[in-house]
Amino acid sequence: MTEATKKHQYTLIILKPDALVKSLSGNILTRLLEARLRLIGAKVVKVSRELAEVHYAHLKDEPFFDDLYEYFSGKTYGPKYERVLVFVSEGVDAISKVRRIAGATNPLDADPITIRGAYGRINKKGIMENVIHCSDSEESAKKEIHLWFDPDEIIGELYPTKKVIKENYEVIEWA
Ligand code: IDP
Ligand code: MG
Repeated sequence: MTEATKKHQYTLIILKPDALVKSLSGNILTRLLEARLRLIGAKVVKVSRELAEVHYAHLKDEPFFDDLYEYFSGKTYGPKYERVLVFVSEGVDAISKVRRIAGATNPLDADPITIRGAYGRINKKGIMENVIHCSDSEESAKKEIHLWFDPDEIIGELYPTKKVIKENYEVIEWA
């Protein structure tokens, strides 16, 4: 890729429950940040079935979706691990950079120096437990960032926003 075709991009990154079970979050963040990717959004999320079905809409009708949800939600590992870490990062060629650091979808095909190659596995149900999710195109990054984050949870103005006045709207605040 030439200098001229390099592009500033945003991407959504999820550290899946197996990353948390294996205490890999620090290691993975180090690899990403060393590649000059900046974090502009971060949170811990308990993944509902509804959220998983939208995020993995392209796999929702696969026979393995129930098992994929068990894994992605962390239910496989018990209540202590029913969570994922979700990040928005930005940087030059952020999407392909993170995909390269993550490695191939199937951990058996992934280069051992990548995150999935080093730490992924196929579980007993045949699900690829591959530690990390990362957007695969600008279009999916946009969709995924809209799905996982509200505009005020991200530093910077990535996409158009609108102001909405809501009445009879219940929120939970610190008591
Ligand atoms: P990606 O995560 O590399 O973008 P996708 O095809 O979008 O790959 O699949 C999403 C996730 O679903 C994968 O990361 C993997 O955990 C799981 N997965 C996808 N295809 C299969 C399959 O054929 N068998 C088992 N697990 C799969
Ligand atoms: Mg994908």
